[in-house]
Amino acid sequence: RGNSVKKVSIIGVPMDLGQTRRGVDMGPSAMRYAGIIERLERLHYEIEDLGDVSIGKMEWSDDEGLRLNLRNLKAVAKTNEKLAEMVDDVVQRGRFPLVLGGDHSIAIGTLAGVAKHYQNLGVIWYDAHGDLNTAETSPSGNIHGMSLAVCLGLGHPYLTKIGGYSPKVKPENVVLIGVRSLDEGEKQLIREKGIKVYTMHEVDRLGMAAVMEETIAYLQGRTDGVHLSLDLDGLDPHDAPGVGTPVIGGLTYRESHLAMEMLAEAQLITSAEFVEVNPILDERNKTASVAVGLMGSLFGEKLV
Ligand code: NNH
Ligand code: MN
Ligand code: MN
Ligand code: MN
Repeated sequence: RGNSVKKVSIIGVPMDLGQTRRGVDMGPSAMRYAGIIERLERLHYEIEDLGDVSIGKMEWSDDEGLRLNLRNLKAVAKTNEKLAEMVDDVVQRGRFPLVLGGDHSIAIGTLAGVAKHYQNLGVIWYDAHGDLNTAETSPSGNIHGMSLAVCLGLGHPYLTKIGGYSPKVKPENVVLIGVRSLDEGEKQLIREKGIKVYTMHEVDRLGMAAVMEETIAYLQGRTDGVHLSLDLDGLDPHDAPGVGTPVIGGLTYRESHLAMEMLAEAQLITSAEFVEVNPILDERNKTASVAVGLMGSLFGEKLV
């Protein structure tokens, strides 16, 4: 299973409506420019680039969304519906969906498209944040901070019902890695649902190798597929400066490569997305290049 699928379909989602810093809509171009297609072709994958999902228009008078503390609700929902259909079709055709963001609200659509093909989909959420807010707990109203909660079935039905079913994943099939910034409501939800979390504290104490060994063993035993949702702000801002909400004290470039290499070796991952690359805030496309390097490792690139 997993990365043994040698056919990869790339989907760009130039979406920035799930948060308030413009520029993350250029993430897919930046990662294509950093050479993702050539990189995977060199590893003998058959690549199909499906281009970009068209984005729902930002509704300046999105009064309902703002009243509900769900900024750009309709546009985000519409975009994710389209993304879900595309991803569903890719999985249906026996190919590996590789989704390029865009802000992290796009995980809603990716998972809606993927999860219907599995009884017990696992999710690795590699992120400084939990993205476990709901409109009730969110301090910002930004949907990118709610996407994991939505996939657990919590949130506005416009979002949770995308793809026509809910929930997409069970809380016991989720592992968070790299967490160092949680809002109060998110902490409560993690405790309530018993979600497995490796914060920076655990990464520092155990080391990344042990964290990944544990994560892989845990998910291998209970899931029939695993989606990797990698938010570049999971990395330290020193290594990945081009993100909208950088948080000091993050995962290093080296730890992140080790994590991807271990996932490749375990052949665990059946779909992936790389999100929150913001070229406007970046230094010479560094973050997109780091993202593409991590994809290389995830797909089995070796040093020797
Ligand atoms: N927790 C904050 C919020 O919900 C920040 C979320 N920002 C992210 N998440 N980049 O990955 O608004
Ligand atoms: Mn299907
Ligand atoms: Mn995120
Ligand atoms: Mn984040």
